Amino acid sequence: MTQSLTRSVLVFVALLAASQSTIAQTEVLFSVSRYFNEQGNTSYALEPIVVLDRGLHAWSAKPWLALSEPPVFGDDEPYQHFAKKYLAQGKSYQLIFGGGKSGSLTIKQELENEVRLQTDIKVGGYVYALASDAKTLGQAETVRRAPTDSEKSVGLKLAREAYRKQGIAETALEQIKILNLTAVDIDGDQSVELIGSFSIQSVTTSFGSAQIIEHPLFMIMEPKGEEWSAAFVSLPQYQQRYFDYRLPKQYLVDYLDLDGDDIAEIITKVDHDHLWHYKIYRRLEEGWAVIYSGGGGGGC
Ligand SMILES: [Ca+2]
Ligand SMILES: [Ca+2]
Repeated sequence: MTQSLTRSVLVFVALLAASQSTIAQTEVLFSVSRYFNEQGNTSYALEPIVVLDRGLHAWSAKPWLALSEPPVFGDDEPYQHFAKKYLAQGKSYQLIFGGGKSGSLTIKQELENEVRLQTDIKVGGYVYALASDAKTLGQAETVRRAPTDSEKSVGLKLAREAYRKQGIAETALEQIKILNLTAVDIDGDQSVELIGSFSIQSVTTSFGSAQIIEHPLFMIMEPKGEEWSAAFVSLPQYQQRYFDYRLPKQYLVDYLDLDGDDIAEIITKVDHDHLWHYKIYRRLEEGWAVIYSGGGGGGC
């Protein structure tokens, strides 16, 4: 890099830093899940999803929000620094469920992610929750419940349509499994939306032998009057050349308005072959879009 180019880059970085010099706060959003410890007892784990920096621009009263990845679990210095700050024994966080505050949790042991829950919410299986140190998040009224029978029928109908579009055989469409289907209220209009994870199996002949392929589907479904439609569909396509019959599964963690525009963002967990990460979706005019992908961990 030439000196003048280096200087230009430094000036740009300095201007950028000055323009965002009003960092009001750094917050962390965590997932909360149930697991069974080595003794087979029920435990709850806290895992960082995303770091939220927010503040005001020097030239505008409109707040800005930047999303960044937390340090990856390990012994390195960034993680240790993070763990000392956020995983101190006895430190507590707000529990968020259904877009609003629903209790709290406390770190059980220094630098460990096991937590004690103080809530009526039943976390476990496909039911995750969020936690955060942010004071301003989770002000909305909480809405999160199991679907009614008619909402279940809506979910299955839209799942069938999504699978059909991908060319899944009609006979297989009768075997759709609902992994998780949740009624939420993303925009606070007292009318629920549905967030669902589905699965279906098909058999394909691959490299001379029959293989069962599981097709995971994730959908956000919204009502328009009496009619429902799929506002977002994620249906990973099986690609035979990868020899990989396990496609990534995606589940709702929870939803929460992160940027204060009164429309909640949707936070999901993506599981793929012992590795996982999180996604955050925001509703834009043209539809739902991924605004963050990161965090998580795993491996063997
Ligand atoms: Ca709604
Ligand atoms: Ca929002």
